[in-house]
Amino acid sequence: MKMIVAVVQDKDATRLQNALVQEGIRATKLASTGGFLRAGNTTFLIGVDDDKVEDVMRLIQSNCRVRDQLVTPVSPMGGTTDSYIPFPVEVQVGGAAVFIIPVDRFEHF
Ligand code: 2BA
Repeated sequence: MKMIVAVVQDKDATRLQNALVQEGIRATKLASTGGFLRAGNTTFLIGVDDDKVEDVMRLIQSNCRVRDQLVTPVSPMGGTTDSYIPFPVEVQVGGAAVFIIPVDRFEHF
């Protein structure tokens, strides 16, 4: 068994959730915050048998889009703010950051 941890954009979360339910795949959805953008995103915890991992990866891939997002850094990384003039930079976000973790044991009571 594997635990798939997928960080996706909020805009894609409902679509992915619907697709998982439709395929009968159980998941938990958590509200999360990106460390860099400090904006809301959604983290899915999806526990599946090994033979379902690629199916889930396909669902994530087909339901999560890459988007460009403008971000204005709050302050320079670890530096002084004296002469700091913030200007927006564009970053590419998503489609999804996915971790696949082996599960030693799963119990469901
Ligand atoms: P954020 O940390 O808010 O990052 C949003 C986007 O900003 C990232 O998109 C990436 O394009 C850019 N970015 C992040 N850190 C950066 C840095 N130090 N310098 C320059 N650009 C940076 P994604 O890579 O698609 O990540 C989307 C979200 O997925 C992240 O939101 C974070 O919540 C999660 N994530 C991505 N990689 C992760 C990792 N290795 N561990 C934990 N969470 C991760």
